[in-house]
Amino acid sequence: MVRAALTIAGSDSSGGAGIQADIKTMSALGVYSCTVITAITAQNTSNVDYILPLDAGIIKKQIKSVLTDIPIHALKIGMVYNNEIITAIRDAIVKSKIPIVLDPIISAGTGAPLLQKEFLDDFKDKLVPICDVLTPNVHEAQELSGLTIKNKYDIKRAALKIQKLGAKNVVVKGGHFRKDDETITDTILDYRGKFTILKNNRIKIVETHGSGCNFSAALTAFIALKFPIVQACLMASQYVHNSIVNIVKIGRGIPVNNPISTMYEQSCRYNVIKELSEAVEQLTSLKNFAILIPETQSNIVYAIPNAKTISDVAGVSGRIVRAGKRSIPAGGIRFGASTHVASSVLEYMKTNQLVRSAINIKNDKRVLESCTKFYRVARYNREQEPKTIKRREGSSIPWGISNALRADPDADVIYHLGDIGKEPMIIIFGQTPREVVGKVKKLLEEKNI
Ligand code: PXL
Repeated sequence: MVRAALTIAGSDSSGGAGIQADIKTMSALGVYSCTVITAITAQNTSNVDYILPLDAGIIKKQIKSVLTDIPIHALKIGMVYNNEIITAIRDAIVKSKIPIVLDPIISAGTGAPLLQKEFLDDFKDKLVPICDVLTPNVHEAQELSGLTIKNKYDIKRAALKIQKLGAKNVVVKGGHFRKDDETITDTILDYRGKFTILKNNRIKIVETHGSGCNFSAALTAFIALKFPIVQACLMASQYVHNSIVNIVKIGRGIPVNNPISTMYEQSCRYNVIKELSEAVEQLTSLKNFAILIPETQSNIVYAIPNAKTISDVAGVSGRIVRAGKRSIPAGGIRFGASTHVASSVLEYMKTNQLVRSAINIKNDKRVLESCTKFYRVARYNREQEPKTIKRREGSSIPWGISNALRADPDADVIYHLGDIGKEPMIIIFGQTPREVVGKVKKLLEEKNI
C-alpha cells in the first residue's frame, strides 16, 4: 500500500524550498505527498519580495479535508509566519496520532523573516510540545534555547533545553556550524535522553536554498515509511547530501538544491541499459548482421539525456564481434564501454540533443549505396583533418562528425573513407537503439548486400 505524508508549509515561487521542495522530496522517496499551504511567498533565489499569510480558516479547512479522507502516515510543519496560523495548525492536528516533524523555520536563507519575531513564544508554547521531531539548524537552536552556541557541548546543552519545551526528539543540524570543517555533524537527542552523532562529508559551497526543507521532508517521508527516527535522520541526511551534490545555479542568487536530479539520472541510466540490452539482443539475432561487422568490430551505444562524457554513454564491453556467420556481444553492457562510437554520439548531441544512439558498421561500396538509397548521408574526409587535431588524442571523431553535420544537420548516416591505418567506417545514428537496429535491419533486407 502506498504511504502518504502531509506537508503544512509555505509556497516558494522560486521552487527550491517550502511546499515545492517537500513535494519533490517526498515524491522522490516514493511517498505520496498532500499539501496544506500556510502562506504564499513571492521570492526568487536572491530575495523574498512579498509574503501573503493565508487565513486561519482556509488552513484549518485544508487540513480537515485531507485528514478526514486520506490516511496520513507522517506530517511536517514548515513556515507558519504568525500566531493565527500557529493556532489553526495546532487546533487541527493536536488530537491526531500522526507523527509530527516540526521544522522551526524562522528566516529564509536570504535573510527575510518567515516567522514574525513576536510569535516565537507562541511557536514554542503551541507547536513544539506536540511534535515528535524538531529539526533546528544551529541558528534556530540558539533562538529556541536562548543559548549561544560556540562548540559541540553548547549544541548538546541547547538540544536538552529545547527538549524541555516538549519536543520528543531533537535533531540539531550541523550544516551551518563551522563551515570550514571537512564534515557536517548532526546531533540527535532522542526521547530517552540519548545522544547520537551523525557525520557526513561537507560539500564546499557557501549557501544553499532548500536544504532545510528537503531534510525535514525526507525525514517525514522516511518516518511515513516506518523507519525508526535515528535511522530516518541518517537517511534524510544522506539524501540531502546527494541533492547538494547536484545543486543547480538556476537563478542569479543562491544555488538551489535539486533533489529530483539524482533520481532522474538514475532512472535514465536504468532505462538506457534496459533498452540497449533489448536492442543488442535483437541486433545479434538478425540473420546476416555479422557481414556488416568491420575489422575493428561493432559497437552500439546509447547515451543518457544531457550526456557530458563517455561515462554517460552505455555500450557493449569488448564490442560486438564476428564469429563466423554469427555476431556475439563480447561482454556485458555498461557505461563507459565505448570510446569511438560514444564520442560520435556525444558530438552529434551538440547539434541535436535527441539523437542519443549509434552503431558503427563496415564501410564497403554496396553497404554505402544502400545507405544512400534509404537515408540522409553525410561524410567527412579524414585526409583533410588538420594536423593539430590529428595530434590531439580523441579529437578526430568530434572534428569529423561536426564537419559532416555542418553539411547536413539531420544526417542519419555519417561515413568516412579511412586514412593511413584507419579503416573506412559508417556510423548510423538514431534517437534510440531500437531505431538504430531498425535502420540496420532495413539495410540487411536489401538484396545487393
Ligand atoms: O528554507 C526555509 C523556507 C521554508 N519555507 C518557505 C521558504 C523558505 C526559504 O526561503 O521560502 C516558503
